[in-house]
Amino acid sequence: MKLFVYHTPERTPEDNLPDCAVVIDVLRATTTIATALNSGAEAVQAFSDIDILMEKSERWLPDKRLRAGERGGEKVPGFDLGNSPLDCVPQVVAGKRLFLTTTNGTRALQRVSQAPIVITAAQVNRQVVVNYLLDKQPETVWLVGSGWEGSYSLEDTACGGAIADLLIKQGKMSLEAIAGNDEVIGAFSLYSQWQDNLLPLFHKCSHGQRLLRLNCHEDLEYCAKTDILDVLPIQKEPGVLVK
Ligand code: 3SL
Repeated sequence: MKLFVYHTPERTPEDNLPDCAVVIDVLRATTTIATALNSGAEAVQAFSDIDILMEKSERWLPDKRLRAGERGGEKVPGFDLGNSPLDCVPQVVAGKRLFLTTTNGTRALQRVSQAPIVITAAQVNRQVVVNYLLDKQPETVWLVGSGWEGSYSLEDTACGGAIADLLIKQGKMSLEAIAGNDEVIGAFSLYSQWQDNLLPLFHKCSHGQRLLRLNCHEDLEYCAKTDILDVLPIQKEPGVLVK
């Protein structure tokens, strides 16, 4: 297995695809997706475009759908939910399809939606993602960070490093053997330095600061928790993730 880290959708190659793409948006889209599916949502359908989301969700039974998402971190006006994972409790999401649009995470999903296997990862479900990769042994794995509007986001790269770290430990591999590009070594080093202090790291990074300005302190605390959810979001058709 060879791992490749790409910090943003824009820096992800366009001329080929991996055997497995792992989309990461720790703050907060992939944490929200994992939490919603863990709470019994039927599926999460991701859209980068609000108008297309409205058109597709309109065809769904109103009591079986929730429109969720953010722009600039704030709930889209008129939607049922924003993009806080803490809102995705069973009483709200069980049995429903979440039609989700976010600024960056849904764009990252779209970028690799044609890969044969697409899964999503966050700190909360890192162990399950690693178990899946060790079990399936895809030859090439891309860890695709969502970033923020084209620029690098520290928390996504740290999560890429957290995945590499656990793969190395549990798969008994060396960093040199598993690293397909230098970004993997950078991500591994970042995680090694901050693994016991992820919340302070999230408080320092630019998107963490943006969310703190929006009073999302509890979201940051939750997104920093590691290996707490036993759920693997996997794409069943382009843009639709199920458990
Ligand atoms: O950009 C995204 O996809 C979101 O996760 C950003 S936010 O954390 O909801 O602001």
